[in-house]
Amino acid sequence: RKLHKNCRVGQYPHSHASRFSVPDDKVGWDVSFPEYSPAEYTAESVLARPSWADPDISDGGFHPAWNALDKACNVNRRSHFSEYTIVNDRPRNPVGRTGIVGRGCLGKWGPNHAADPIVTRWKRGAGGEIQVDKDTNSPILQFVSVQRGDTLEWAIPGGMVDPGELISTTLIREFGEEALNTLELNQSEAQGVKEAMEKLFAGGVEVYRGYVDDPRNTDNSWMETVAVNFHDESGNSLGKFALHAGDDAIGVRWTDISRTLCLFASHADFVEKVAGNHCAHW
Ligand code: RP5
Ligand code: MG
Ligand code: MG
Repeated sequence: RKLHKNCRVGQYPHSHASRFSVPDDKVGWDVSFPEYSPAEYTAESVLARPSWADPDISDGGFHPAWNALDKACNVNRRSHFSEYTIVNDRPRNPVGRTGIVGRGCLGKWGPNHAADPIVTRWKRGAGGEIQVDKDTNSPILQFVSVQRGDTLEWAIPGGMVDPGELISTTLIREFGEEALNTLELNQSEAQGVKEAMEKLFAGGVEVYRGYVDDPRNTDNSWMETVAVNFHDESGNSLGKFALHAGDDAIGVRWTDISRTLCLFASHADFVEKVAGNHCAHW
């Protein structure tokens, strides 16, 4: 079972809360760690109860359906990864200790579901010929990456699944918002982009479903995702549209895929799977 590492070092992102340091051999809950005394941290923005956040666990009106589709609020509280246990009324991170309890800046107790669209094309030369890596002799894939406003790291343009939303809808919506800036297009532009996206997004291949090693994870709240590859084989489908960073993305570009990629959270693992599926350079 893979350990998480992005969520057990240093300060909790955008806070003054320090994580209790969790060494590799103390991540699993089955290992005893009597000194473990993590601080409690839930961001003010979450405690203010925006629509995307759960109430506090102690709220008398909060009766979450753990490990289930919570019909009362249309929130999927089931983990893609494994059933999670409830300890002291709180869901417990199924991968292990993170050095922080509470929700940090995540809205939901337990799994916080996201979706990650990995849009790919072959890297081509001026004459349209597919570029091959000199060392591995394999064709080079590119994917659409965005630069995140919060960490400045490059990432897949993913986002959170809204209550009741189909994952297929989240994938196309987040790609549009972050990589094509659909939130700021006029109606007729938006319609054209939507039609082209719907064609490409009809043929996705799921590459990952499960836990994300996200720096925002805590002992009680964590990110999960479904990552789906949409491949533009001819390069003529999405290539027609100019990429424009939007919403919380501050940059967008086609990025060459290789093992030197350094991406947000565990996104490089998902992209590696895509390269493997296409027998592309890694
Ligand atoms: C990651 O956070 C997921 O893989 C997804 O890319 C992203 C969703 O969060 P926001 O982009 O909405 O912050 O764990
Ligand atoms: Mg988004
Ligand atoms: Mg996002």
